Amino acid sequence: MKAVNQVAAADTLSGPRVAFNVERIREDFPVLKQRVHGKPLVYLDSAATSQKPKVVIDTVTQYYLAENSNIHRGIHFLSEQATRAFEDSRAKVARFLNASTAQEIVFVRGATEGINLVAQSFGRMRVKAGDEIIISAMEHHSNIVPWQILCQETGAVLRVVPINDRGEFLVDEYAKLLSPKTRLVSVVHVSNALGTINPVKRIVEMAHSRGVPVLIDGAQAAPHLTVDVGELDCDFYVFSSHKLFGPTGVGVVYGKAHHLEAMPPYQGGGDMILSVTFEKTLYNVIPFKFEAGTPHIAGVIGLGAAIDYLDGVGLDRIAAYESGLLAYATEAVSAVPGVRLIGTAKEKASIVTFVLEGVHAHDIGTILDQEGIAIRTGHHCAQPVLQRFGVPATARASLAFYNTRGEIDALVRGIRKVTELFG
Ligand code: C6P
Repeated sequence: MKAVNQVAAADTLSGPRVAFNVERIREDFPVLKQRVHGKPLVYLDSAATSQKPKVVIDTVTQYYLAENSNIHRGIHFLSEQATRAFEDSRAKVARFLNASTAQEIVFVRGATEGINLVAQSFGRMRVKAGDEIIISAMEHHSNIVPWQILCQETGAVLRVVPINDRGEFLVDEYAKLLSPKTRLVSVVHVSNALGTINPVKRIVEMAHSRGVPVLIDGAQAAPHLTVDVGELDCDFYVFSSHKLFGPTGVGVVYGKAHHLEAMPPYQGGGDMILSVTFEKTLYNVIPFKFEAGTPHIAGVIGLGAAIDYLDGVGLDRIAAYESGLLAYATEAVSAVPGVRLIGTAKEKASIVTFVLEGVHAHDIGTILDQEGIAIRTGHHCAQPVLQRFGVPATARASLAFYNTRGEIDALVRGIRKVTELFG
């Protein structure tokens, strides 16, 4: 096995554009240079949060150094500058998702808040007692609990599409669940616990053929796949900036303009109003109607920088590189005696989840940490998926385009060490 971070031919991907040189990419991520417990850091926890390129860090720093001001409020120079940068980011996100207009982009705190916004605003408006909401068995808690709350409040019922032993969404079962009672479908694009890429275009088509709107939780898809909401024709798409190499505390809700227009506000306060008297408040136009209070201005501007950075690298090249890395990691990890992969779907992105016979996942995580290797262990905020596979916890290595085959080799050496220690 080659040493960690050593460049291998396979880590350099040639294509019609400039070659994808992972060592060059890694130079952009200062955090990756450090050592942990005396070993080079091997960061395999990007599904929890991704690392930030220097340009994002610099953009946020620059904002606080020279541009800090509130937006949409002042007529002074700094406020106008900050407002322009904030709205530029909205336009970048709209382009990134291929939304038809920047008005369809609402900034929130993260994917979780985005789903809660849709559940509490669109959901309450649409759902009543006896109606049904469809989710899948592989959802993150953030795409389960907001719908459970809505069901408790309205008397609606949550229906769950089962998955097979590979962790794939069962389209036939979904077809059976869709009924005149279905008022909403909300499914994950890429599962955080399994890595499964769901057939979301088909899911949307099937729902739309019955007039049912669809929300897609893109928290794990946006960093790895090209997302085109125009082509998917989904009604809502949510993701978090911090998984897309941007700052924490920022999320995005894409919503079709006609839905956003019809929806009541989610929160009340500054910036979401046109005028207020004690008798009556007139709400602002979209998307501002959903952006009450001072937003995370620096974070939103940082997200814009992250999108520019990704555009520069090329999402198609990132996807091609990651797909090779995932295949390499899947083969290498599954070859370790005692390893069982959880999530073996044909279509997968960037996640290798496994259990090791006779060893608790937390012990795997602790021993790997001593080797400088960061993975996530536990239920990954997706407890029903683990119940489906009959395991209390798993170990999850999640990849990004700054990871190398050398790091996968280090992971495999680490897992072998765990098996040796546990006999
Ligand atoms: N999953 C993970 O380690 P927030 O926390 O709001 O940025 O994202 C929530 C969320 C929603 N949907 C999916 C599919 C997700 O994976 C996540 C976050 C992280 O898997 C942290 S629990």
